[in-house]
Amino acid sequence: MSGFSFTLNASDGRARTGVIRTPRGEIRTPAFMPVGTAGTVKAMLPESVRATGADILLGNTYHLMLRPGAERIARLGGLHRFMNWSRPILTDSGGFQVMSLSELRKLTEDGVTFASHVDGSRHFLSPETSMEIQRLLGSDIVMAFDECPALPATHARQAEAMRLSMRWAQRSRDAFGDRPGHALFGIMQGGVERDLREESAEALRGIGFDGYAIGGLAVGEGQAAMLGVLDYATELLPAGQPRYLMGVGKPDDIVGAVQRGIDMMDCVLPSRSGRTGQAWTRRGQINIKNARHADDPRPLDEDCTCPACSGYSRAYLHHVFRAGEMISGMLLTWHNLHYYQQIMQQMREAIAAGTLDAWVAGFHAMRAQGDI
Ligand code: PRF
Ligand code: ZN
Repeated sequence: MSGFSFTLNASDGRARTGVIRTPRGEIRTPAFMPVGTAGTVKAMLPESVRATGADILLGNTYHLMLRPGAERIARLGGLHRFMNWSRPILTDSGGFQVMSLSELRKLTEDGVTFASHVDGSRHFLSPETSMEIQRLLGSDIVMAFDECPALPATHARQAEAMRLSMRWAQRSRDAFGDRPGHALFGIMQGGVERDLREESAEALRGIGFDGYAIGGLAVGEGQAAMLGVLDYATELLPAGQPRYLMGVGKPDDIVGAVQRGIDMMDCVLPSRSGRTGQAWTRRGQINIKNARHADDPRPLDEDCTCPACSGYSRAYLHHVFRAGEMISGMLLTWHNLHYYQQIMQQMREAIAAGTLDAWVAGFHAMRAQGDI
């Protein structure tokens, strides 16, 4: 499709590195997409998010349709202008958030009716309405409308949800139409069932998308089961197009996914855990609330170049968290996003150099030492 392309530059084992080109800028892959659910990556200015190394943000159909409304955002010039982020935005299609956030959901072949978690008002989402909302938002990468069942679920239940998602994928494709410069990604479902993953991949390839997401993982199955699915699932998708693992994850999940051929990921973890006093570093997780930091003059990580680590001690970060000061969430979110983007950059370089296995061994060795 014109204006949107994916170029693979190198691979190392099953891992790949490349560039997605869009009219709003390039996305270096493997890419981590910070989550800007409601038109903001919480506690961060857009230019600060960019400074951490992000090439693309994720936005949510579900939240933005409810508040402030997709038509309003369109009237105000689209989501990029509204939130002051001019680079690419990928929007999720809404069904997954309906299932996790709203009440009084009613699912039919046509779509899903639900009550807003904000004010209880009634709404309807379908492949057609989701494509229209994502068009109004001005999303660069639009996600097909799907259903993601909670795990554990029976094979029959997972089959039913996957087949509905594939019919919705076709309707999403038809409703999206031809929009030069904008991409539509299909979403594979099928839980942890290999036969269903194969059937889903075949259906999506038959429809044809600009990229392919793997949905239905990181929903309670555990890391071993998730990586077990990725052991075969990425190979079921076309090699020449981006593969996006939705809603993942912790740093070691991300590394495992990249090793298995994933090109894009998103997760609220670095931003959300920043606001609850959790920092992610090379040596694992740090809980800044812990009393052991109260007198510690060292930064979170001596080798980190982020503003939190360049200018502030653990003792200060501990104090502002305890005092409920807003700078606490700002600094920890910045550090976490910086750390995530640093992992991605290092993996891109290691894949290009053919040294990913050694990099991964170092990554695990450093974490095994723990925070010292
Ligand atoms: N589908 C959609 N969005 C998602 C998921 C999914 O399966 C997941 C699962 N981890 C996160 N976000 N549309
Ligand atoms: Zn830092």
